Amino acid sequence: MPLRLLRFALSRRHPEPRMFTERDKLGKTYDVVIIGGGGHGLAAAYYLAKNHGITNVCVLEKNYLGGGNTGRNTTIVRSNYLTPEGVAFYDRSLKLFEDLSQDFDLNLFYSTRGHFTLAHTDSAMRTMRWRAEVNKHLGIESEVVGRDFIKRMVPEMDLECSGHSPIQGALYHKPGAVARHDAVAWGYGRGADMRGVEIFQKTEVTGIDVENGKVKGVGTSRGYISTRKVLCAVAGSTPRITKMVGIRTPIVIQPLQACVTEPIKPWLDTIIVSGSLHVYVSQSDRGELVMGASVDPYEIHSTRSTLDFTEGLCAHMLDMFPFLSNTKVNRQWAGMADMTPDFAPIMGKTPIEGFYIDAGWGTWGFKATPVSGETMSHTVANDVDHELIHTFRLSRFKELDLTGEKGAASVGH
Ligand code: FAD
Ligand code: PYC
Repeated sequence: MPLRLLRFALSRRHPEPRMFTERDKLGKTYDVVIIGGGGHGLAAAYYLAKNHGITNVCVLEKNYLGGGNTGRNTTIVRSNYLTPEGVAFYDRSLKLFEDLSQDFDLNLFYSTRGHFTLAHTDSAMRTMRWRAEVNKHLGIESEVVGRDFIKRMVPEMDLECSGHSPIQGALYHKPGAVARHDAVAWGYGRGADMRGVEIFQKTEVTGIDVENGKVKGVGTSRGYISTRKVLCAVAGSTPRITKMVGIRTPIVIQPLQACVTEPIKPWLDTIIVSGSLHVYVSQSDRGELVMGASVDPYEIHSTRSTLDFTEGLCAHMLDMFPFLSNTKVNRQWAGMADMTPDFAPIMGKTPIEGFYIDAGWGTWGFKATPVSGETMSHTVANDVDHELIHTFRLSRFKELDLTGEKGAASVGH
């Protein structure tokens, strides 16, 4: 063990600064209460303080910071979406991501890798062309590439996929990246804390007080808080919180599973997604293959893992990469994905005055952490939806004006 680490472990002074202040006493009143200490809740707190000077804010987290989907995701960041509104929104997030390590003075291990969405069918090729055109029109680096290009970039791949589902081409998105997910939550948490935001872990919201259609306060496992503004950023727990204020959304909760292999020699420096084979993979800096698939095909509010998932995923991985047949899966886990019918989030004001929603992040919300924080803080501070999130308003479902991002979801669902 290095001497420095040993000295640190034995020291009573803990000379390294803590990420954020542990507080034991909840205040009686706050200007804004944020429910959920995942990346989104913490990013909103950070930008409320940094961009709007609103610091009388608390973030309430029922478990520990980043322990929800933020710490369970496979960290893919990209902006190759299908709708012009989606592309503009996620592109803003990528721009924020690029400067975030410097902004936080914390290394997020943001690593641009390039991102392939493989097409195995004519209809998938059509969707890739459509996405490439929308992307290019908005200045995003995406292009349809053929088999030769894929073979050159990933020579280890069997383009015939063991004869099951030959690859015809792909959408190649050069800015596709990965980042250290917990560090994103910690960076936002530390930045918010440094600016005066109070963060409480092990503090559960148990009720929301609404009078005459307006938010009055929040009940928690540590007592009551008076407030006129509440931001709900709880991903897989959204239906429980919206029920507290009597709002209905079309969100359903489906588990999304992932797994990693033992570390192996580096061979994959890009991100590969196959919609048809329902599998995606990247290689971490430690050498593990980080892999995932579609959501489980049923609604259940649970983070249990299944053997079904691992078997299905490994079979499809071997279709593409037969040489991995002796590689061991080390760990698997699941998160609760808050899925919407159009694969787009639900953001902004709601029919309850002072109750704001940041949800419907399903399988796609990690990459949106910075932009959701930026736009939701604007929305809460000014009580007006930020222009970038108009397309994601809750009322779109009643208006039958859906956003239509299914074709840009990571894997087929
Ligand atoms: P969370 O991180 O889940 O935070 C919500 C927090 O609210 C939780 O910590 C929870 O404990 C807390 N909470 C809930 N109820 C209460 C309460 N009553 N009181 C107080 N606190 C409460 N997205 C991508 O862009 N790229 C990917 O590669 C990707 N891969 C994924 C892989 C997997 C396996 C999973 C599960 C998701 C993936 N996602 C991905 C989606 C992404 O992880 C989520 O959309 C995103 O992390 C949501 O962040 P959040 O802050 O909204 O939610
Ligand atoms: O949104 O890119 C994505 C993604 C990949 C895996 C899960 N979500």
